Amino acid sequence: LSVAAYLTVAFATLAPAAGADEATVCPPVVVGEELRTVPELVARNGKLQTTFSVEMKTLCVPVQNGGQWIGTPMELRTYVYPDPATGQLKWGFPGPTLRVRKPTPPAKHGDSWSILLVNQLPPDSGHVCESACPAGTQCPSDVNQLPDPTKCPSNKDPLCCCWVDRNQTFPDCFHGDNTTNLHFHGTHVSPQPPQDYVLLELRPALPAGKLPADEHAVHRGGIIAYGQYQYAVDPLPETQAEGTHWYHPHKHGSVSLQVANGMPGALIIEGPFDDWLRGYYGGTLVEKLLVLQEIQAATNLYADTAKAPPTLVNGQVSPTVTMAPGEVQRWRFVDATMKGTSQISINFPAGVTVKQIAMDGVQFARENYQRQPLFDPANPSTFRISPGNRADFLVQAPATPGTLNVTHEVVAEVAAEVRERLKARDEALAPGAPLAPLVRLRVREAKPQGEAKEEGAAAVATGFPPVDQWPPMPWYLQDIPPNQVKNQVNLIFSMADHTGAPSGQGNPATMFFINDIQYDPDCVNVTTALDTADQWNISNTSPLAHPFHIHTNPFQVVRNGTTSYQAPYVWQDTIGLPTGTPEAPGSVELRQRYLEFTGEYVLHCHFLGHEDRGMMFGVQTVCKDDPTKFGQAKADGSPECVPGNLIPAAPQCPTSTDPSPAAAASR
Ligand SMILES: [Cu+2]
Repeated sequence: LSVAAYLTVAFATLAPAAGADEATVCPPVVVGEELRTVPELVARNGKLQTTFSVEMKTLCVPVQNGGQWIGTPMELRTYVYPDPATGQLKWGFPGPTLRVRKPTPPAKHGDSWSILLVNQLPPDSGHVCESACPAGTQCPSDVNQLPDPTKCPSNKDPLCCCWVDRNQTFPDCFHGDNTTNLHFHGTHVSPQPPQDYVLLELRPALPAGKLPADEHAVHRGGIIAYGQYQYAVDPLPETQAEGTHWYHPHKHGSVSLQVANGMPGALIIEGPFDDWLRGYYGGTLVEKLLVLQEIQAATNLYADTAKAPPTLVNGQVSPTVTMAPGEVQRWRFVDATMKGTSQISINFPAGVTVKQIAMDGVQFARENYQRQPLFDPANPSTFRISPGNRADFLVQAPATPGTLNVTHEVVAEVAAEVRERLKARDEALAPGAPLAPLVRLRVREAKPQGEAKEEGAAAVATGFPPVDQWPPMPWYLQDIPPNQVKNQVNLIFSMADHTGAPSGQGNPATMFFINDIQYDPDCVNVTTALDTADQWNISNTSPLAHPFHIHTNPFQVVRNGTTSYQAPYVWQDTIGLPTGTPEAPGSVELRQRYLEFTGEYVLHCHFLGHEDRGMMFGVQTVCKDDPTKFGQAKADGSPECVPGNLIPAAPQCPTSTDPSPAAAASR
């Protein structure tokens, strides 16, 4: 289907249909249905081409109410896209899986993809902070008339929301709800337009004949577009780690809302490691993609919308995966969420053998396949995952038929009230059980051989690859040696109120900082040089395990809190920071190198409400020999830092000279 033809179809469906305002009746929620396969868009002849039209649709979301699960209609932003098989339009959560391939050497170029992003949403507030207060709230201007914010989590004073409004400064607030863009999380591609470009503001289309009357300065280097924008990612380089990645909207100020609406989808990049693994199992290895989401219609801090929504898997409540006795499957988890209630431990039950094979879409080195360093050593069947993380496992079913629960438990610090709701939610999922099932693993009866033959049943994958057959890491995933580290980058994630006092969960006066400052789109906070490596020392002085995420290049985790890892280190692109206090911060040590791509991108907290509210930094990778320049992205993968191809780098943001966040907030 050509883009033009598709647009005709899309616009045709937008015409108001008869009975359009009839109330949506949702079908009953069936808990424990077989895990569904998310629709896929697959690259053909080296290219994946599609259109994502962002629209408001009424979608049915499972919501727990007492012991009941009720399909509840919600108005949600969603990608409407054509199904390549039928040409029919589809939408819903999660978004469609994009499946592409990286090059297999000696080939230099893998698949490319292009997505025409069309914004069909109604107009929004643009560059104005949304109020956290219900309409009609009269906030006193005298701060002394505001309630004590530390008491707000319990006393629910209606003026508590005024603290949010008072302490927020544009652009570090919820704003521009219907402005969007795209981020390809986990990809090693150019951050420049029109590739993994998150500084875009794609606003709703203007009415016909109306010109953009935008009085706001286009932020330096940032593109403001109306109605549609063509994303086009160059052919993947060999240095792209194959694996389980994902995509989601990343427009500062509305990231959390649009992710909570369920827009993200998986982006699976295949390559030689997958070929090897499938070959090992003789083509019998079954793969399951499990996209974790929590769907909310609003993220307004004072909107009472599903404060403890269920963690859905492919849009389902506790779906079932059916396996043959002793069968091994590859499970790809994507934590496609935005807040603490999906910072969870996944607990595999006794009888199920699990081996992690990749983290954040990067394959494990042989030593880590053997050591399994990311399972809790005290509880080796427990795996912790944060919003933004992906994890791939080989899962072996027990030999005996029956159903086992893969359970989950929220590990993040959450407000007491949310904890209560979570308890009720878990009780509704599994009455009397200590932990609620995330996924049910059903081991079917082994069929008698004759019957299997009659059905033409395929052989199933069994056993695990022996360690000595595990493939070596490719050259670009070799460890970053300490003697190659050029600079130390030091970051402190903190939460504090307007006086600079450390502030906690549920306190409406809380502001979110990195190095005592908030995100400023007009400059960058960290400048790195192409073809060099840095050590990143990241501390956390707050009681929340903010998931640190950086775009464009993965990092190696050398130390996480009190756990120092052995080389070779695991590659990740998102890591929950250990919690701490200003006196005793939690911290991690990471190493990162910057290959091939120059330009401007970001690092941020993947509790996306914190990101929208300022816990983000601008980052750029500049030319090694000229830190004032970067190069224009080159589709053929040739070096960017060459004469005639240079563009000015971004200015450096001022650093905080007064360490008090109060001073930072007033800057
Ligand atoms: Cu955070």
